[in-house]
Amino acid sequence: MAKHEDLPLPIFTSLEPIYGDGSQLEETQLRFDNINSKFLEIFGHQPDLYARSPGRVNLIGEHIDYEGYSVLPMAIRQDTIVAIRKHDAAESQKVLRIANVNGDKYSMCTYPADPHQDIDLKNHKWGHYFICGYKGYHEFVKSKGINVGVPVGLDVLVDGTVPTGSGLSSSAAFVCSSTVAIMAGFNANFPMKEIAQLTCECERHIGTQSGGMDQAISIMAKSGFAELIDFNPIRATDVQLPAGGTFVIAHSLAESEKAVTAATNYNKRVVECRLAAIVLAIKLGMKPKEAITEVKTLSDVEGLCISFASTSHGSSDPIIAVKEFLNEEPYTAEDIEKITNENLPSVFSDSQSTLDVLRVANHFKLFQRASHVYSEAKRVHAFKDTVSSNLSDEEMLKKLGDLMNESHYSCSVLYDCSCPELEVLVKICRDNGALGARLTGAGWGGCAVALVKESIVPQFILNLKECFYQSRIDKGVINYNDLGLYVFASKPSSGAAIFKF
Ligand code: NG1
Ligand code: MG
Repeated sequence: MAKHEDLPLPIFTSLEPIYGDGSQLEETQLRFDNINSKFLEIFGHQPDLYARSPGRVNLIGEHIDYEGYSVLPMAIRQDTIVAIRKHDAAESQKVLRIANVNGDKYSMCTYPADPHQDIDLKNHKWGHYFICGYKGYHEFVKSKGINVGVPVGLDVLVDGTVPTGSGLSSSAAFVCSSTVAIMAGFNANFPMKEIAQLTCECERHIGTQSGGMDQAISIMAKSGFAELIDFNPIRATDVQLPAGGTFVIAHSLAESEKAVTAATNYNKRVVECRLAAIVLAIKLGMKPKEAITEVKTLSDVEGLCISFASTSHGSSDPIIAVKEFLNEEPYTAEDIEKITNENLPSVFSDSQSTLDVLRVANHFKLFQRASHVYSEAKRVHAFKDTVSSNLSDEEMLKKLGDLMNESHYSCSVLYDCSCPELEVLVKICRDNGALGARLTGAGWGGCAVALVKESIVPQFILNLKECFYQSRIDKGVINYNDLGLYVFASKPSSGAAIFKF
């Protein structure tokens, strides 16, 4: 039997396979009816087809996908739906018109139908995420030698339910559903693992040096399972979560706009990890020039740790190498240049977004970042092993909770990617009976995920409302009626799909 990731994306003629047969189906039917009538109203035509792709919650494995390590997310019910109509070559308007169902918040964006256009990153617009898919798709088919013909206009309407800036990957849901809609609009389909890789590269056009976790889970998720995602090559392994536990997602109400803060937050961490990897490689005996050209990620250093251990009769554990060879004190650019014999900007001559990081950075915490990455990579495997062990459900849930707590501590203290609101929220989760709680996604705001015994979920959510959200409702930060958008229990949901009715 073909592996899941080798199959093309499913094409459905009805909503049931994805949205089930309960109240979600009724709600979604109304959502599609609304998309359809708005599309007609705005563009004067029916869409050709629809693509959907979900958000995700990462259960464990934070900020390690871009270092080549496996992560363990699950898809959530909230998703982005993109309706699309491709113009005929004879139609004169060669424009991409991207409208949103929520037109008050997201007004229509237009772009030329030019696959080679530059995205104006200094002037951030919501429609840019669609263009990421548009550019990336054309690069992908070109690399495969497929000719898509002359550019034509596209009419596009977007409806997203993943809260933005929340660490639940609204961006990947949008980029993936856009790319899939474009692909299906051109009557093409590819194995899911290729679409996962393609959509990861698409999203980098927004200027973040992302790993591929969000796109991989959004494309390849299966209902009822979390997935262990491996990279190089991308692969997904089903993980059946233990009975009796539920993941509750709660928003800290601090929004994290990753595309805007990249130079000091997300991309800065990618740069710190790369520098930590290069410095470690040099300390482990590699020539500086070689380390700069060959070592891209902390996972690239593991082989060196093993060969170093065999000659020095020491440990091959990279965590030990970090303790031995990296200083706890932050490094300045000059400190690192003394080790690499190279100016930092020329180490990274390949990328503008990295140069942006170097321009504003005054120090680099190599010890802390590398310690986080190597220990978090181990926790992901410990989580997976715990789930497949023969512990009782009770013991298993406790162990998983402990791993989540350790992950949060590492994110917060070593990786500096939490924020005061998340710290308060995580503590409230634990004080109210969560077996474990941690920030999820990139951090610096957004959501926490808590593992809670199924039997106490309703009471747990009530307590969060009282202890965390009520004061924010009183201050008018959020609306009481919207609470369900900010705190909810989530089951593992299914991945991307195409609908043609
Ligand atoms: P968010 O910002 O939560 O969508 C980001 C990255 C992931 C991963 C996590 C941290 C993108 C699209 N996603 O997720 O690849 O690195 O942070 O684990 O940049
Ligand atoms: Mg994102």
